[in-house]
Amino acid sequence: MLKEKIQNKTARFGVLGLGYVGLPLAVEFAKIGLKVTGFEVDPGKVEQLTAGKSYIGDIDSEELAPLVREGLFTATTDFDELAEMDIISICVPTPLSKTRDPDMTYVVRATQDVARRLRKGQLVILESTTYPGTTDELVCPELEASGLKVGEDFLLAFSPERVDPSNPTYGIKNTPKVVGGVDDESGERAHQFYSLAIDTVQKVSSAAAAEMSKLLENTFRSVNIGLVNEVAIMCSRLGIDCWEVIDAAASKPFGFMKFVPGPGLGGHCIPIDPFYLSWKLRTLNYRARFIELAGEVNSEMPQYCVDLVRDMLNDKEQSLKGSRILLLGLAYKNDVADTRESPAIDIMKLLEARGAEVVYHDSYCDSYGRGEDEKHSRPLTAEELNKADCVLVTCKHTGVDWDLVQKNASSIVDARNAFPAGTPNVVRI
Ligand code: SAJ
Repeated sequence: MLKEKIQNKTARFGVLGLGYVGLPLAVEFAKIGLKVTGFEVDPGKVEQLTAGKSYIGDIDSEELAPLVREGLFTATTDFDELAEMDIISICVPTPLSKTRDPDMTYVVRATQDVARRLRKGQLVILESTTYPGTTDELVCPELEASGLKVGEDFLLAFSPERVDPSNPTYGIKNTPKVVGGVDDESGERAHQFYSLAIDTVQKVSSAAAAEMSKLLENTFRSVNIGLVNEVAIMCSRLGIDCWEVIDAAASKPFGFMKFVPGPGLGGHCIPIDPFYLSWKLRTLNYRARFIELAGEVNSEMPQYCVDLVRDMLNDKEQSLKGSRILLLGLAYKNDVADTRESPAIDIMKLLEARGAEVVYHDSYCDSYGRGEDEKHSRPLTAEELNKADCVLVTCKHTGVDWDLVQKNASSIVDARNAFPAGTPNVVRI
């Protein structure tokens, strides 16, 4: 039954959670003619989407609006409509708690929402990045609490999202997708379904293998970024320019992959996902040392940048206290508007804790914070630059007038390779 519905594209697709993962996924399947329903707890988002307006950078409203008009994509807060779906993908956040343990609240709530409407013949797919075992040990029992049995009544798989925000080359359709079922039929059906809209779908033998593959991907990034951040610190002590060294190493056409140092690790994936893996292994009495060490090095980078600012001011016989520091970039990485886990925010707090006045310019982030702590992006003008005792480059956004910065800033700490080696008044990390 489900196999035929997928084959003739009459299957109804439901996406639970319409964020930077869920909305692009929903749109991709609506674009091939499937009737897709997006489920959101936020009525404001549903209202915007119903008006054909996208709030996700990677989805243009011009692309979304026709799909809404033609009834191919609808958004709703009515979770009872989940019962009408044939396939349901769960795309909700998996953050860390205050004690840096996995916070599964969103996944459990979403799974319970599905379980209350679960019916025979449905395929449920978890997309949220999580520790190996989540789909089998947490999601499956919640769904079977409905009285239905996995494999007999419904199917269940895991397929990690691989969205790289603002990546101009790779989107949902042309990014290979990994799928793994809690049983073979679940894996087969998930593979068949995703293959409708995604060019390459790789099936692995289990949901846990699919969960683990995603954590390997992001741990690989976190560990290599940690390595290159430590190389930057070592080069600084050696009086060597690390950017030159990295570029030279990157000339190796095999066996090397270029990563660059920065002000720290931001975003809602790389600083977080590896700790899902180390947490799971701790429950099995194993210490994931690379993950923990990379976490230590990466989380020290904001302080390292603050120390460079402090030293630059010190050379001018100025203290951090009472100085005005201009951050160029508040986002967590170049050319995105997202400030979640942004190292620039950590740097702002560290500087303010030492009595510095901190202002920022970021064309992607008009304002940050709330109430009396709210800050607005300052205009990037000669006057603003002249007023700063030190400028700290925390993002290398496209379109910034670096000549204007260099000509008007008395001291610059460059954490993003915005200036070439040897630029006057510039210290690079
Ligand atoms: N960063 C460095 N040096 C580097 C690369 C990144 O300092 O060489 C920093 C960035 O500035 C940023 C952080 O690391 O603060 C994370 O950057 P990122 O691009 O690795 O992370 P995300 O969260 O934007 O997206 C990543 C995806 N990125 C890439 O593959 C390039 C991908 O790993 C995942 O699909 C996604 O996280 C996710 O959802 O897991």
